[in-house]
Amino acid sequence: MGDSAAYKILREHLVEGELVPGNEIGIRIDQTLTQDATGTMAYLQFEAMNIPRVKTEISVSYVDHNTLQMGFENADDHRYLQTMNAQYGIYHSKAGNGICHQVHLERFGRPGATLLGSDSHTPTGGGIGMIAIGAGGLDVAVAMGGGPFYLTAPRMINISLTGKLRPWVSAKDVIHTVLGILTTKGNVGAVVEYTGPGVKTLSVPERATITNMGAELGVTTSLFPSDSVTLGFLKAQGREKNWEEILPDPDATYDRTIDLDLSTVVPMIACPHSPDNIKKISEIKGMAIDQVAIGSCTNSSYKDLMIVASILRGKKVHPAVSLIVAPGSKQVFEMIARNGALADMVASGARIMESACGFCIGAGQAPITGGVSLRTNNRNFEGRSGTDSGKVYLLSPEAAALSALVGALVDPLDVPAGDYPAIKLPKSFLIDDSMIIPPSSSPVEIFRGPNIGDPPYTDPLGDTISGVIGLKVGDKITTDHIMPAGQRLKYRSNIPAYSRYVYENVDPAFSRRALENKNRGVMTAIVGGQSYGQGSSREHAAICPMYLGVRVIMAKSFERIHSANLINFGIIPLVFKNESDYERINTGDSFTASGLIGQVSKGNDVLVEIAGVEYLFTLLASERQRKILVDGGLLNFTRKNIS
Ligand code: MIC
Ligand code: SF4
Repeated sequence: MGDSAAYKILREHLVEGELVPGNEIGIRIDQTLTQDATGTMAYLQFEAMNIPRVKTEISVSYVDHNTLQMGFENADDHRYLQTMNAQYGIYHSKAGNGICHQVHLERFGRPGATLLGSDSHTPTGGGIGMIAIGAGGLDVAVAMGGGPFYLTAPRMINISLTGKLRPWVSAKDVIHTVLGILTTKGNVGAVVEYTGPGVKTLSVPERATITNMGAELGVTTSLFPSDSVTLGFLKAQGREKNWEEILPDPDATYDRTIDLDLSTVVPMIACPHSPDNIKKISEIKGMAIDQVAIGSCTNSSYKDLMIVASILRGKKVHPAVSLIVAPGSKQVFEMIARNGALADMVASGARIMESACGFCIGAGQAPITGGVSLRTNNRNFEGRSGTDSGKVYLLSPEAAALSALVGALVDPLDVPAGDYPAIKLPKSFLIDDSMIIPPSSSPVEIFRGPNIGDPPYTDPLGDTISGVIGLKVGDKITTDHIMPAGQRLKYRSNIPAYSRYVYENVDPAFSRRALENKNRGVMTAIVGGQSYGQGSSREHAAICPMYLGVRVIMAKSFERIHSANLINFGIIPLVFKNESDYERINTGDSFTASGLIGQVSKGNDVLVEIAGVEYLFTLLASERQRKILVDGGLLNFTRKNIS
C-alpha cells in the first residue's frame, strides 16, 4: 500500500513512534515561524531553556499582528524580538514586511519540509507541499531547540479534485464548499490532502488560500502535492533550488475520499458567526452592506489584489460602503504600487492599510454598530471584528470587490463570464528581502521593555485539587472567547495584565473571581461543550487561565492545539465520559479530585467529585503528556529533562 504525500513527508521526519493513524509520533521540525502576538512569549520560553542558538534549518520571526503600536508596549516587544532574534540565530521580518504566512510562502517555504508555527494558519505552507502545522508558542520554542514535535499520526482525508473553476469562482469558494461538507467540528486528528487532475488548474496562491482556511476545519494540516505549478511559483520567487517533487504514490490509501468537481463550485459565503455557517451567495445576494475588507493571510496575494484592482478600475466605491484593502506582503504591495493597480484602488475610493493582520484580528476598522461587513479573511467569530453587534461574512476577493461598488452583496456569477479579469502570475516576482534582518554573528544586547515579564511557571501537580466550577460555557468556545485579541493585544507579553481579560466578553467578573479564589487557595475548574478551544493557537488562552488558578477543564470535546496548550501549561483537559453529565453541573459547584497523580499518570479514566456526586472523565493524553501534567507543564518538564 502506497503513501499519501503527507505520509511521505512524515515518514522522512519521523524520530519517535510508529507511523500508524492514532499513535503519538514525534517528528523533526525543519523550519519554524512565529508572529509577534505569540512570539514574544515563545522566545522568552526559548531563552528559559538556555540553548545558545536555534537548531532548525531556518527559524523566522514575523512582526505582523500588533503593528498599530498604540503605546510603547508593542514597540518595545518588537525591539525585544529583533534583538533576541539576532542573538539566537533567527531571521526577523520587520513590521511592514507582511503577514507571516504570505511572506513565508513567498520567501522560505520548501516542498517536503516540516514547518511548525505559533499561529493556527501555518498550514498555508501546505500550498507548496510542506507539512506545515500550527501549535502553541512553547511547542515552537522546543522545536527551535531541536526537540521533536509530537502529534497524532493523522487519519487522511483525500479531496479529489476534477474539472476547473469557472470564471468568477475562486479558491475561497472551494474551501468554503469543503467547510460546508466537513464543518468546523469532528475533524481533530485528520489531515486533508488534495489530489486529482483538478490540482494542476490551481496556482500556488490559490492552493494556499485553501490550505490556510483548512485551519477552520480543525484538522492538523492540509496540503497539496508539489508539482510543476509549484516549481513555476518557486522559480518566479528566484527559489527553484528549493523545489522537490512530492506526489502521493499511485496506490496511496486514504481513510475518506471526497470527490469535488471544481467546475460545479459556485460563489459561497460564510455567515455570522462561524466559518462553517456556509450558504451560496445566490441565496442572500442583494443584502445591504456597510463595510468591505480585503486582505489577511487568506486572500491578499498578488493575484487576489490584481483581480480586485481590475474590478475597481475606473469605478467608484458605493457611498454607503467603507472599502479597506491590506496587501499581504511588501512584495505584493510594491508590485501593485509599481504597476499602477494600487492607483486604481485608491482612485476608486479604497482605504489602503499596511501589510499586516489589521482588521482580521480586530486591530482597527471595526464595523459600525450592527453593521454588515464583508471580509476575505478566515474567521468571523462574534465580536472578533471589534464590534460586538457587527455581522461579519466571509467571501472571495471577487465577490467582495463587486459588492463594494454596488453597496450590496453581489453574486459574481451574475456578471458576464467575459468580464472576468484573468490574471496570470508574473514570470518573476519583485524580490527585495531588505526588511528581513538576518541573525547576527556577534553578541547582541537584548532589549527588554517594562511590558516584558518572566515566562510563567506552574507548580508540579498536587495529589488533590479542590475548588469551584468558576464558569460553565456552551459548544464551540473559541480561543477568542477565552482570551480576546483586538484592543487587548498589547498585553500579550504581560501575563498578569492580560489575565484581567480572560472570558471578558462572556463573564466580565470571571477573572477577578478566579484570582480572589486562587489567593484563598481555592482552585478553579471550567465546564465546556463540544470543540472547546477552537480557532487561534494563542497559548495565552491556557497561560492566563493557569495564572488565575484554573487547573481543570471539563468539556464534551477539545480542539487539538488548545488541548495541547492546556497540557503544556499544566491544566488537565477532561472529556465527559457521559455527555449528559454536562447538564448536571453548574457554576459555583464545588469539586475535588483526589489521588490525581496516580489517576493522571495511569489509565484514561479520571474521577472527580462535583457537588457531592462522583463523575467519570477521560483524559486524552499520551504517556509523554501525562508526565508533563505531573511536572506542572512543558517548561518544567523540558528543563528537568535537559538538566
Ligand atoms: C488568529 O487568526 O486568530 C491569530 C490572531 O492569527 C491567532 C494567533 C494569535 O492569537 O496571536 C492564530 O491564528 O493562531
Ligand atoms: Fe493574521 Fe488574520 Fe492571518 Fe491570523 S488569520 S495570521 S490575524 S491575517
